[in-house]
Amino acid sequence: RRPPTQNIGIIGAPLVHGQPHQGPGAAPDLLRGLRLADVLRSKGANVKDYGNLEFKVVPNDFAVVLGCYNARTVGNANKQISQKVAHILKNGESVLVLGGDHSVGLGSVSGHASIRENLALLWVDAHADINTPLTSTSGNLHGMPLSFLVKEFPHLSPPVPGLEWCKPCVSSRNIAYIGLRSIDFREKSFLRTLGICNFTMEDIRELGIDTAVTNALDRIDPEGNRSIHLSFDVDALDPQIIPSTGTPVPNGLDFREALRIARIVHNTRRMSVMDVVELNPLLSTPSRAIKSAQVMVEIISRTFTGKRMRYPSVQDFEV
Ligand code: HAR
Ligand code: MN
Ligand code: MN
Ligand code: MN
Repeated sequence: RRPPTQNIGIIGAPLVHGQPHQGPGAAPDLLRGLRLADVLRSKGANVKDYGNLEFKVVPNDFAVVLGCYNARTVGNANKQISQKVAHILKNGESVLVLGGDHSVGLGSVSGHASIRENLALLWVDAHADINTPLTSTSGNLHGMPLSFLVKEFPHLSPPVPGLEWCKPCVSSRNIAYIGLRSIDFREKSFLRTLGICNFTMEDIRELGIDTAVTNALDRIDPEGNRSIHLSFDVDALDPQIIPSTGTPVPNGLDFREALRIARIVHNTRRMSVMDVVELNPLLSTPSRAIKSAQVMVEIISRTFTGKRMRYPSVQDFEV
């Protein structure tokens, strides 16, 4: 019996104000240029590309008292992202959000949560992204989205201008990390206090990727009935495979491990939203940027369809 045709809606969310570089804004169009939609179609999916959202930059947007940059710009943009994700889910499509930096997780997860209650969130990343404006040492909102999304967050932050609309919508019990290897001191204590499931690179080396991902999904979706949100930060992968990202950290996931994540998440048949964030085509060299993006096209298409590409072959991505 053939599974029903998969409907996928693609949104470009070229938001860059959650971190200091311009490059992540170019990622959606680079992925499109590599025929991402056609690759998904060739594997049997029904794809609609909703194009890029357009974001307004708020002038003098410097919430310095709060310790975060561009709060209103990032907040307003994420409200748009949230509404778009909700709209596409209501159309009966799964959603692929192409960032942009990881602050787009604010809107993407909020939009998902507004349509599906009790979602389970798998955060694949080298970083924990759970600082508050008060604990962040960088002031970059891409390092903070989870602090606004977690329901049980222990730390009261002052309201952030631009983010008033964003209500905590995911329980800490339903969040798991894969690939962590750069966690700030204060973030570590949040993870411990909240008991958030996390498989660091060290854990993955010890247990293997299959055990890590399977256990993570069991923890955050024990009945196997939740809508799954996969927030995939490309810096989870090793910088040798994805050099084109703003905050690379050595000893990351290899390509095979990333494809195992894709496989295991696909097999749940319950992933509704996938974010692909932090790809910065303006870092490293142009040819390495294209390779980085090609790696992500393969990971994305396998996550949604479970099918591997015929051409180019997997070996083309091996480093
Ligand atoms: N933890 C650091 C901070 O809060 C760096 C995190 C940002 N890097 C990312 N996020 N790419 O995944 O600034
Ligand atoms: Mn991230
Ligand atoms: Mn990261
Ligand atoms: Mn399949």
